[in-house]
Amino acid sequence: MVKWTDFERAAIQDIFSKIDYDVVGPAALSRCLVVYPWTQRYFSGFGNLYNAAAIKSNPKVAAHGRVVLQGLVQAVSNMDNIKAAFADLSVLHSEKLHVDPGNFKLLGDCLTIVIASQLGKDFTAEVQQAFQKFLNVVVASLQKQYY
Ligand code: HEG
Repeated sequence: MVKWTDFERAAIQDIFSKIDYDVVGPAALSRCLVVYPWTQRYFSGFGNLYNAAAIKSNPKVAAHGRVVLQGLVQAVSNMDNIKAAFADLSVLHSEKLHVDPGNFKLLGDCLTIVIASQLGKDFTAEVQQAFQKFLNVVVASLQKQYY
């Protein structure tokens, strides 16, 4: 059971109240697909991922980026039980999508970069610490049903 300080809870809530979901989700996913090209293999049905420009303007990538962010909003709403909230999602990524579990951290790193650039000076080291802890729990929860 993860324990959150009042500061960590407030920082996570604050981040998700400030960011533009329609920008952050698509930007983080497209960044992940560009920076770590092997992650593209799961999105073969998404059409043109030929280069960075194609990835950034691909409407399916943008739509899926928003889906991922909605997943994170679920985690924010279930901060005290993220593992349970993500149990089905973990099974899906493991057994159906066969996503290499190491990729969750890569997407998390891209999320951090995009959110840092959106929040600017508000993304202090203390806020980053809270966000990193949140991402660690999200990643561990998505990895939980792997064997
Ligand atoms: Mg995943 C589907 C969330 C990382 C590949 N992902 C989904 C869905 C959600 C989600 C909510 C929709 C599930 C459904 O339809 O029931 N994904 C999610 C989160 C994170 C993550 C919160 C990590 C922060 N996903 C992730 C990574 C990859 C991946 C790293 C691959 C590199 N996800 C993936 C694919 C699908 C989903 C291929 C199905 C997409 C589709 O066919 O539309």
